[in-house]
Amino acid sequence: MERTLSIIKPDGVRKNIIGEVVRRFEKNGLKVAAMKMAELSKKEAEGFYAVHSARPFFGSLTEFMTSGPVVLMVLEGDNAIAKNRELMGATDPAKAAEGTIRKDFADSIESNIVHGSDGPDTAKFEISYFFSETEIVR
Ligand code: IDP
Ligand code: MG
Repeated sequence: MERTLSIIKPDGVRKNIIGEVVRRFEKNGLKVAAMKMAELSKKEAEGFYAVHSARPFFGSLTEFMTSGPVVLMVLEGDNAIAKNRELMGATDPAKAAEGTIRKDFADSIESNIVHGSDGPDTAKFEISYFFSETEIVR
């Protein structure tokens, strides 16, 4: 069993596809182990994406992530990190594989509907960034 952090970004919430995104996770063997909505502050978004702070798109990305509510989730399952990334598709929807969330719903490389942790260390950091252990079901 592995855990990963998933976020339905503000564009996904605006498009009213929370249920559709969760359905894809559940249909593909991932379980929701924690879930809440939040409106991130600029500071929270900057801390979450700190690894990207030197990138030219950092300001725009953190603006976008604070432009509306998000859904924060812990997903659990075999190979949850890789499976989630596979269901999400490539960062740039133009390059994402058919049938992926980003291919089907994303408008741009920035507004790309979902976030997913990219490895065990980032999953650990990202889950603890938003959830305490008591908020995650076992
Ligand atoms: P990932 O979300 O597929 O892991 P990362 O490279 O970790 O992609 O980038 C984090 C987020 O930053 C992306 O999901 C996207 O919202 C945004 N982003 C990445 N590259 C660009 C870019 O070139 N222009 C604008 N935004 C970008
Ligand atoms: Mg990433």
